[in-house]
Amino acid sequence: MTASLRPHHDRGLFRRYPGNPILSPDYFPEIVNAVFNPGATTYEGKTLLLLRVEYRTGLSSLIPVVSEDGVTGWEMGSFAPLHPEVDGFHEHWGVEDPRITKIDDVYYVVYVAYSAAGPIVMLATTKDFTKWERQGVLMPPADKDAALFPQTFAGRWALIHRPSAATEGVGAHVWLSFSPDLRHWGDSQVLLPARRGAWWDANKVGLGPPPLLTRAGWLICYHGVRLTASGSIYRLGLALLDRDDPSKVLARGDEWVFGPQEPYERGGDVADVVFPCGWVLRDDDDTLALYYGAADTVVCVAEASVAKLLDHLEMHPWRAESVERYLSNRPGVMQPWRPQPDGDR
Ligand code: BMA
Repeated sequence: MTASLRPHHDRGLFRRYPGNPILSPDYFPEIVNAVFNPGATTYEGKTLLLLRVEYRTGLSSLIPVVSEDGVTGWEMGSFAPLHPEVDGFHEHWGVEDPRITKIDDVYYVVYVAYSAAGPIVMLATTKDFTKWERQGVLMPPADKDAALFPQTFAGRWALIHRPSAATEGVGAHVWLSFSPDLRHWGDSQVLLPARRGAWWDANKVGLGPPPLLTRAGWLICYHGVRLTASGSIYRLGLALLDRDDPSKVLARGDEWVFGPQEPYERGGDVADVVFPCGWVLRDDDDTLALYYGAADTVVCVAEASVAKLLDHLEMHPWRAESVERYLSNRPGVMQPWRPQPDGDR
């Protein structure tokens, strides 16, 4: 008997909003080059996006907009943009890719500043997106893709971030660092290493939106970058961290769960990029709206069920604690890369 092959529609875990893109450069009163990679949160019952707006200079600012339904009718209101302090060193070439964590009535916005020495991680706080307070540098260059957890662990803040190694060929991994005061960071450790070889998340990974607390632990969405003959493909994968000790990876999916597919994701300033910096849990406590930049040009949204994302991780796990067994029982299988005590050369 032969199985017949028929085309089928990949429904996937995330459902794109049919009206994507929800925001593009055309929406702006002034001429801008691109609107992408927004941070997301809720503000006074509305969905707030902190957009990365890239002007025709090439430099970006962060601009807040709100919407009642999180999809249509975006307004700039009387919010204040966070424009880069271009005369200074830290934000010399713009501010980019914000991740927003709300704690009590304060929004902690961790963003990438394009400093004169490369990308750094900075923090600004606000209560109303009208007055901003810069809190300074969290991580020196080269570092990006960072967000705070919405709680402390044994009295310490925790930051996920992605330093880039100066050494060629060792990969750029997702790290976790701790701080007693949001200023002094340490106890740094690799949290999610980039895999190697043919994997979709080989060599370069980075955090997407801030960690989301679920019944099973902290849900993580991260991007993996696959380098191909015609450029890079940015896709998304999932992982789960222990609720009380976020340095423990409980699960990490082997397969990517969302990738460039639609024309607005496959073409733009940078082709084949989906890049989320925020997600918002809707009122039903299960629907997660993922806000992402598509092709470094426009803003899109896709929805998923948190329960289904967790089911997916359960059914497609790469469990940290079973790595030894996984490797020894299945010789020949591409090995997930793990840090070696004596380096990885
Ligand atoms: C990353 C960041 C993002 C960008 C992505 C794809 O390194 O710089 O801002 O969306 O590359 O170009």
